[in-house]
Amino acid sequence: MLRTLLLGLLLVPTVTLAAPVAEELYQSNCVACHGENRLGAMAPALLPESLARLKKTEAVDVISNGRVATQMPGFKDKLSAEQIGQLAGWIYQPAAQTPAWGEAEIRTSQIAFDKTGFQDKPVFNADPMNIFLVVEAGDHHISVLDGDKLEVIHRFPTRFALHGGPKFTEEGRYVFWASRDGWITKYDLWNLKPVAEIRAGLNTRNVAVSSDGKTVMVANYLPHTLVALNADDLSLIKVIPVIGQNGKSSRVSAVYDARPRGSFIAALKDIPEAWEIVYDEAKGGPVYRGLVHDWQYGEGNPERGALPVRIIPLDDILDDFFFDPDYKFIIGASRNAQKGQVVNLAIRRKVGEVDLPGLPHLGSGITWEYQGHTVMATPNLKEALVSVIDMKTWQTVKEIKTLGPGFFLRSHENTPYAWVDVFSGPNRDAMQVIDKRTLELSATLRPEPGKASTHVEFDRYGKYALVSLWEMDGALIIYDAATLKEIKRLPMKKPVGKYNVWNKTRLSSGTSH
Ligand code: DHE
Repeated sequence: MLRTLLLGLLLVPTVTLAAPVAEELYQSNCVACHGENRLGAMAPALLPESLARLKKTEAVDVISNGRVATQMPGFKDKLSAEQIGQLAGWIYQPAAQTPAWGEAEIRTSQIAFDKTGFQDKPVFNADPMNIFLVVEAGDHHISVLDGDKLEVIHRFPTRFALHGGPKFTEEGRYVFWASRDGWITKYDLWNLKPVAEIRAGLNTRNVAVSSDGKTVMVANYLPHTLVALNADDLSLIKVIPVIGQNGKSSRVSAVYDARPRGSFIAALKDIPEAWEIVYDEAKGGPVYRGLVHDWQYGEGNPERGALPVRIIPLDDILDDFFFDPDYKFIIGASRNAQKGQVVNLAIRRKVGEVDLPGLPHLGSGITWEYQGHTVMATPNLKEALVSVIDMKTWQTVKEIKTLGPGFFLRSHENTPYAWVDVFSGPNRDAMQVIDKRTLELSATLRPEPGKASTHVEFDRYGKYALVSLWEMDGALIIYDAATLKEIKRLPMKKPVGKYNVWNKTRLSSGTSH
């Protein structure tokens, strides 16, 4: 086995010469599941963008031995180590032609599920506003949890590799989520069944839902587009090509709903602009033609005038941001800069800077009141600290040293504590608890020594803190949020994020929205 892997590894650099051979191998062994042109079908896409998180050595291992809890078989008895090495190398090469995923492909992919027998009330006996969705990355499932009884009431398979926060409609009935491969799903939480699906991109970052519940906006890395869908059935409204004022196109890092402004705000990864896509001009003010490209305005589209883009020019790329509680500012970070930018959305320009030394994970920050001021706090992916920043002066109030760089900080209005993981580093089994009143660390928990724990979410009342034990044979570990004592464990397959309907729809200051 080790020999096979090593041989595979040695062969990876030679693949450019072997590309036609690898392509033939792909056609005879992989195309049925991974699709023509590696775009994905019943199995995920195999494009460099889709494989960004998988090391080539891991790809060799997966092709040789298969992937646990999926239908991917091992090929080591069918293909030689040399062939596996060639295949593994080839899939990391860009496609000969830039793959197209435009209006026609999106429309063709739309799926409507049968809604016969759907009821207009929950089919389960639990508070529908205190439901959690738990994404289990280990075997690509979602568990639906009763937030009062802390019991799983339903579990179902999802598309491969969901990522980012699912977005709920106001009354908590419908929820939308995205897979990294661009599949968008609309799910009816009251009936515990899917309503519609569509593939909006080939490599997708996240989705946002408008506060009026009518529009879903999808942020894509591949192709460089924003895609607007009807929230009703996920049918396509329009594809917005993301091309900046300098004529350069850009990946979209993320898109979020800015509810008081009646718009979506998108962070762009390759050009120094943020975009505001307006769905309600009565709230955010009119968008004047002439300031925007025709396609950004909506010219030539049956929905002409719908979803025009207002450009926010920036000095530096902003590939992640955070709203202030009133949605007047965005506080953003760039992967290459030590300082974050504060942008006033009304006047559409930078008005200040903040210290964000180690880049936060998107949507990781929260706010609370500290000594009469609103502060925002976020962990940093590259530094072992939580930055606490005053939202009026934009000064750093404190950098709280932690045991390692972290992904998520979470709290709730009804608890004095904020919980942070230290997921990237040797102490990844620890969860640290910060006292929001003193900005001091008040506890370090090790839910399962030696095993990674991450992502906390609270129930609607802030009574319980739910932690993910991020292992294939992992668990959801539930703590009493006041005593910090473990209450129970629910076995799960590599649980990642969990999302409480109430906290997400009521914009709890302790979580992302
Ligand atoms: Fe995430 C949210 C981007 C790696 C788990 N992550 C998000 C969001 C973005 C993002 C844009 C916000 C979506 C939203 O709320 O709509 N994530 C990125 C990255 O750029 C990064 C660093 C690299 C990448 O691979 O894309 C990254 N993220 C990860 C992981 O490695 C995690 C831990 C495991 C995984 O499944 O990929 C991870 N990200 C999450 C989770 C959320 C998330 C659980 C939702 C948090 C929430 O509470 O809303």
